[in-house]
Amino acid sequence: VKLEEIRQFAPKVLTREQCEFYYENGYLHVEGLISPEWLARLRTALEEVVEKSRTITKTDDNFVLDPAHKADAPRLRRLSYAADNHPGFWDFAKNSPLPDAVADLIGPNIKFREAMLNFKWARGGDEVKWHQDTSYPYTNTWPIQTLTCLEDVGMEQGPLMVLPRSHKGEVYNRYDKEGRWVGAITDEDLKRVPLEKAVPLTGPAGSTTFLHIYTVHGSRRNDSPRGRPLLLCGYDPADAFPIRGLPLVSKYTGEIIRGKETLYAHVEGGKVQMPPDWTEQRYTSIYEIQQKEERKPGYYGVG
Ligand SMILES: O=C(O)CCC(=O)C(=O)O
Repeated sequence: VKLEEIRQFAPKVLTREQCEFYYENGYLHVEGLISPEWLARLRTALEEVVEKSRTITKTDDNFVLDPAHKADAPRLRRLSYAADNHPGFWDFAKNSPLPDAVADLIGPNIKFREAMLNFKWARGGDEVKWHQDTSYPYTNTWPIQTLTCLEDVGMEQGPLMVLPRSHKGEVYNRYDKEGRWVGAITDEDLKRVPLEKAVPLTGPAGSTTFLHIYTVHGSRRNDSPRGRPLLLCGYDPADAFPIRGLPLVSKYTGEIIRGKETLYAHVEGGKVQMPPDWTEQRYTSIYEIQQKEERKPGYYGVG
């Protein structure tokens, strides 16, 4: 099996124990992987994109605005294409120790999927309801999400919460009774999810979470006076191919970041609910869908 193949490579930046923790629990939270220099560069890039958002008045493919966003007081939910918007984010996604750690976890050949910023702004930054990242199923279950805190995150900021070992369990329903993709695990299915076992991942700026795409996760609203900007960089093993299109396709999506390309898909058995076909539906963001601001038959959203 794939895990046995991955274990043959000696990890370069993580320890063997950290890798095993990830395989067992479906997540890994690491402090100190990102240097203060990288963090400073990411924060500069963050300031620059927030500055740019002042000229934006309506949510577009790139800037997902909080309804209260104004030129003189920006409030953002998400920047959907962080790497395309600022070379600092792309440089980080490609050249920092982050993809080295990803290669330690999912094998030496990896390609870039996406990079986005979830802002969770101060005083009202949105909740992200419980979900798995099955809005983009693949031929196998090795694609990974990474989430790096650009500021210190305590309980009041609405940290990412994960349910350990849930990547080994069920893939939950994300459609409502009318057949609309709701971007979150349905209330009915949620009754079967042992959420009392969920773990909040607080930590200092620069800490990173590695998340298996089937791990149940979410985060609460941020009512505190401090924002919780989080940089998400997603990667796929070179041998994982999306079977239903991807919600967010950047100009860098599919670019090999470490190792080499392959023409052969690694295919695993199993059952996964199909999201709507993203090549036919416009994607906005998880926030619009989960908050019911925008929900149409077959319409989607989470990532
Ligand atoms: O921002 C968060 O806390 C959760 C992020 C997430 O799960 C997503 O954007 O899909």
